[in-house]
Amino acid sequence: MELLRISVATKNRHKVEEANIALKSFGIELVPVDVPKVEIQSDDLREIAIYAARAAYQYLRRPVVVEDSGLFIDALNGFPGPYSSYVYRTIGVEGILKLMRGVEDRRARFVAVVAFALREDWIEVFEGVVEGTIAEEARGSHGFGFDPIFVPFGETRTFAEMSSEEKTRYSHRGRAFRKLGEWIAKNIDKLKPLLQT
Ligand code: ITT
Repeated sequence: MELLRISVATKNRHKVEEANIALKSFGIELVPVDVPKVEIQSDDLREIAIYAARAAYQYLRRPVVVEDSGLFIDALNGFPGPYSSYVYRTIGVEGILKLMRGVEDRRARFVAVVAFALREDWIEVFEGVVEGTIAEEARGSHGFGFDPIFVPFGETRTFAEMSSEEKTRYSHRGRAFRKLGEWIAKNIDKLKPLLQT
């Protein structure tokens, strides 16, 4: 099977690795490209991802994928959500654990929104969610970001205690990118002329 290569605008190499694990069986490989990041401030990941995908398309003038994700904690009314990247860089994992000290309701979810810009006026959106809980302490050294404190439902280990392959089986990112893969596979005849560069 001939590999279909598609650009992805991200600086996060973990995202690329996990996305490519999810897309492998569809014969698709994402290739990271350097695009100036346009990230609007919004409470809505979809809005952020769609805007960024359109801006990346306008810059590259070819089809491009963008993924925006975040951790939403119930007891914190969805915080850090769309601000996850900033919160990770500022208060980090330990900051979140501190906010959650003594909190009984530890439910949380990771959400990933994949926006695929095929043209300036054609953007397809795919969403993936994984439900879980915030651990009492950080565990594991794999992955990135909030992986050491997120335990998906049905597991006792955090994402950081799993290999990338195992994490991607459950993860928000795995789910969103498998949806993208399915959609591309279903529409490949229509997409081929746009994707050949
Ligand atoms: P790009 O914008 O360059 O793609 P980024 O890491 O800044 O990279 P986001 O703006 O989408 O990406 O921020 C998402 C943040 O949410 C990320 O920095 C992590 O802190 C957190 N996050 C998202 N998915 C995660 C995952 O699978 N595991 C751990 N943390 C995750």
